[in-house]
Amino acid sequence: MLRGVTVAAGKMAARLSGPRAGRKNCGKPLPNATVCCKRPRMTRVRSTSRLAALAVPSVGAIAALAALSRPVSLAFLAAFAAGCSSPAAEASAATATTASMTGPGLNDCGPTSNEICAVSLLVTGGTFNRGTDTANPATISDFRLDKYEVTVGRFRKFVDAWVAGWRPTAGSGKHTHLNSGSGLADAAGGYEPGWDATWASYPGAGSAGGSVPSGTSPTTVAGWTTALSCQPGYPTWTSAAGANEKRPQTCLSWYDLHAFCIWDGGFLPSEAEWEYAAAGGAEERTYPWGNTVPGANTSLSVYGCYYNGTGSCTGVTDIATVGSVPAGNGKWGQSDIAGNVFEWNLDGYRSFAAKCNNCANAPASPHRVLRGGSFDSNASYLRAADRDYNNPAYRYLNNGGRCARSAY
Ligand SMILES: [Ca+2]
Ligand SMILES: [Ca+2]
Repeated sequence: MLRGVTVAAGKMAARLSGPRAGRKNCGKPLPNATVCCKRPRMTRVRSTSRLAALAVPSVGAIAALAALSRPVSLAFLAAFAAGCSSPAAEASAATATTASMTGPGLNDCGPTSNEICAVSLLVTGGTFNRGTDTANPATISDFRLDKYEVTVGRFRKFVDAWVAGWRPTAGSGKHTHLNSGSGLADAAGGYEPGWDATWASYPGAGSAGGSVPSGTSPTTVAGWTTALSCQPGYPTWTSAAGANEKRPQTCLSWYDLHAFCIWDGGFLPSEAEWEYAAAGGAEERTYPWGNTVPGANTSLSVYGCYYNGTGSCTGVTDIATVGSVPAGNGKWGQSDIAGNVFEWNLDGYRSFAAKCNNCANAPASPHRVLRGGSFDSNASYLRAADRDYNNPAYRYLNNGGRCARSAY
């Protein structure tokens, strides 16, 4: 029985080669992988500055999205063109289908297995306090956040595209609906930089302790299989389509997910956007579903190793197919925001930006933000305000994420 077994902080530092190992996996210990660390203390920056006015979303993003031909983006584009702001339109978009997006992990998601796995739901903008702290207000414009974590089936399409030669272009992946195309306001000044050309060899490369992966990006599915097999017994990826296509893709580095979201016509959510969606905006909920503390089961969230019926983690069956717990959906309908897999955010892990009008801590940081807890976390990680992080090149059994998109 491994319950209660931990790895000393010194070993943790050696394992991750970073000054601040991410607060992960501190709930139920896993066979072969028990890593625990202290919650990092962040310096809060207080500000009395007034928030600037909301940026006006640009419709220019429509043309950019329409130019894409990703199979898994077509439902989103169809909904996008239709206006997609009414509940009926959103529901229609969730079940619209074409032959090109039919398949396991593509159009069989949700509790009734009939939703487009890439459906992206409108999050109505507003103002809230990050961390429920009135010293850290943030204003968020309307945006879309995917209903589901990225499935293995969707990621398989991306791997095929990568092997076929697709690569992100420099500067892509920005919130181009903001600030006349410049994107999110960088806390350090200027705007988010988008994809960096020097990262071209990072997706699919080896896990490493710092910002730069080991090795180089694979050009074969077999190479990706090596990268996505980061922990024996737990990877959801299989070398060919198998039983886990509807489970979230795990073992993703920050670079992998960033590249995926660009390929899929979107971008990584900023930390402020992600928390806004998780907290129900100005409602500032403790958890996406409200303030009810989850019990020792999976009625509200996939966490605590409870999913396959026991309170210990034994393998990939502790990870749920996406959208399996609709009772835990957030205010705008997103599933598994809390739990199942941790979700990479765009931001570097830093103190909150003092002024946040569609802001981000752009990734000039040795770490990136991870949010929401996972299948093996305890309940404290599920809180909308909880902040975690790791090195962007790091791969782990509970790291995945979802994409965000322009609203209009
Ligand atoms: Ca279990
Ligand atoms: Ca999650």
